[in-house]
Amino acid sequence: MSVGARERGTVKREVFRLEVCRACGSNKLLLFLQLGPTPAPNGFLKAHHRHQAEKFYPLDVCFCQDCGLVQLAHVVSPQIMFKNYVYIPSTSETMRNHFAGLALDAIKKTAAKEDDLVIDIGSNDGTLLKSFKAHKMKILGVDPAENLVKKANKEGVNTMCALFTNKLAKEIKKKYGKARIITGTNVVAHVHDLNDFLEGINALLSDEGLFICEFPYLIGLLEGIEFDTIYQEHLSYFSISPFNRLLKRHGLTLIDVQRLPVHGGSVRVFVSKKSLPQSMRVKNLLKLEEKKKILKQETYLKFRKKVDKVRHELVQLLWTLRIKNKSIVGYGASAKGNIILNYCRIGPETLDYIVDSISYKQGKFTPGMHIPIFPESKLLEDQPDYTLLLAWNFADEIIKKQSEYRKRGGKFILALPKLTIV
Ligand code: DWN
Repeated sequence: MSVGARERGTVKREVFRLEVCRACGSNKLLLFLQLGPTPAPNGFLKAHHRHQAEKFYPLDVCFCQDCGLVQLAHVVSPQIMFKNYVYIPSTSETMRNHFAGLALDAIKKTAAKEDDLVIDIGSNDGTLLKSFKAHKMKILGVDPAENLVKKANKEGVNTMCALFTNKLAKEIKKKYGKARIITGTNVVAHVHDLNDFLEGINALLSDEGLFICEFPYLIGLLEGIEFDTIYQEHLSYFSISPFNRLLKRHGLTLIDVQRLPVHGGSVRVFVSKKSLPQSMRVKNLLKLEEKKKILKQETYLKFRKKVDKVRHELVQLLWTLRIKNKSIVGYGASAKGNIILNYCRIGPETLDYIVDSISYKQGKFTPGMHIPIFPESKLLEDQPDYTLLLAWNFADEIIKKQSEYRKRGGKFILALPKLTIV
């Protein structure tokens, strides 16, 4: 797999290519999808940065023909990806409710008592830990994003600014003791050295405790053709089978799993140090994965064809509307939205602008295609004919919020899983 001149020249020191599967160590990696050189999807630009050279990184996806783990073929340094992080889940009501439910579920499942230690890895701005704190748990966050750690500590969520590693786990254990609950939402999929990470979990988790992690579920990605959730932050695209096998290598047991609607279809996985029996839900998902042939290369070659069909149909629709002089904007300057825009080469010639609720993003431009971002209020001010919903994972919340726009005749376009106009 050759790395293009652009990647080789500008970012070699910040990106390296995977030689073996990051879970099982096999060298039987099959490359099945190339989304092309892409800028970091959270790399929003200020106006005066638009004319400076942007860094592009390869976005090649492969799957391990031994354990089935779908993973990126290149790793971009976490310093670049996570030092200053703009993804703040607490900006969405959907996610705030989701984290409150997770805290309750975790306390129930572990029969945790007041003052038991809860550690959240990838704790972001501390939203989840605040829910645990409300239940009188002792809390500790770990996150590499300096901007978010500052905010969390200011809001009373004790947070360490670091990447979670086995070494750090030992330091935490020495200072705080073992944890009754360790959580990790949308973080395990971001970790390159999974074996070191799980050694750390093993060292830090109490014998009675649970490690509860959430990540987008590969079956949801394949069924929903969610190729826009494939980007440099997400190094692995998990299904239960390879994760189950990986946990066993570390003396950990995947005892239960829940499918969740968030982020286009995720799973919540419950992991214990004890070799307890696996629930029927685990067994059912393992059977489903076998039925969906997630270990067969034909599955991924078919997926690539579906991705190309989505791109062709979306670009054709947008061009047809533009030729008819229809006005079109985007909604949700999300990481996934930037993947679609860059892969389909959709720029300001097609979308006049994108509206977004996050103040940090407003007034900036999207990475790669340089589309301007405005507050959501601009949608009703301008009443464009069509709005391409780039944050489709919040479609219900957004379409409900913008009922007035639709009442006035505005239409939303959803690209995935099927091109739809609502
Ligand atoms: O793993 C990750 C996934 C889970 O989320 C992170 N690495 C990055 C992140 O991806 P994302 O940027 O696609 O996140 P969101 O939360 O799916 O992006 C939604 C965007 O839509 C945000 O920029 C906020 C915006 N939004 C809005 O403008 N109005 C969201 C809602 C709910 C709204 O009402």
